[in-house]
Amino acid sequence: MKNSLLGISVITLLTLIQGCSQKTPLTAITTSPHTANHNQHLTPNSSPTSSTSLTSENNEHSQHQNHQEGKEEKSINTQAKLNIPQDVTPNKPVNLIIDITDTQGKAINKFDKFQEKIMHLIIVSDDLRFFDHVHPDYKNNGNGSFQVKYTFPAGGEYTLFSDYKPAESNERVSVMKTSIKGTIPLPKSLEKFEQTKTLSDTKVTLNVDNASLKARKDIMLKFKLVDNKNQPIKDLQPYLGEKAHLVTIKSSSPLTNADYIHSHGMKDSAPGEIDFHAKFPQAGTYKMWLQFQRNGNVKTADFWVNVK
Ligand SMILES: [Cu+2]
Repeated sequence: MKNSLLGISVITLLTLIQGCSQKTPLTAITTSPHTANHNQHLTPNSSPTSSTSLTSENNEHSQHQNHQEGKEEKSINTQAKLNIPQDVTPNKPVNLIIDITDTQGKAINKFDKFQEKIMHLIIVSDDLRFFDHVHPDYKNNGNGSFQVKYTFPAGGEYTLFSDYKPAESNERVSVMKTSIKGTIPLPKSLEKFEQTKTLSDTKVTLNVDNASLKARKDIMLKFKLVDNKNQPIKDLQPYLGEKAHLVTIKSSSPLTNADYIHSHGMKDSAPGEIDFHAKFPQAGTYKMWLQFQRNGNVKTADFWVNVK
């Protein structure tokens, strides 16, 4: 699609670099080719090359870790700009173009793959009822543009978390917002804080003691997976190079990248179980989407939790 066909870009936000707090977006970042953003001390049992990790824009700990490692040389601050046609209607595919540039607006044109993709794009409605995880394509023509055809399910406000890694720099998350015209569906039911989710052929139970859900504490989240006969699931397939992925977003208005946490299931989880090290940055209400693969299908189980 030609750029001239596109409407105005909606919102541009500075990327807050991994490990830097929101108030200091221009802090230099650490580039460590092997461990960038893989927050090892949150995953004490993993080896340095394991990709079990928890990344958060607002993660003071990775910043500390980076400082300690003394590798703070390379710094790139980037931003993402979403180009979307002006009259998007729900249930009609639309071309989203995401331009990644430095803070001067110069295109970033080289990216590294991580978790098998060059960009991971998480799309949520601002009320966190809707979630999607897609992978825009990168046309390597030097203009830093990513593209994906996307169909918004309903009108409303959406936040897009783009997770990417400029070549030889660290992974970061840039947040974009868009507003889709159309009716916003009313909730069908109140949000349920249930610990078991039943999908078509998999029942997922979050085993966590609610009393232990405290901000800034290292917590182990254990998801138990059983089939329709209550037998532990043993046929999990890797999904994007990991045992499973967990996207956690704090309910906030507006949503920022400080609200976004992406973590990976520990490789040494017990059979029929997926464990995640987690540390919730603040008290609040969070929604978590567990994604895993069985029989070639990606499954998503979502959970609300209250963190005190
Ligand atoms: Cu992805």
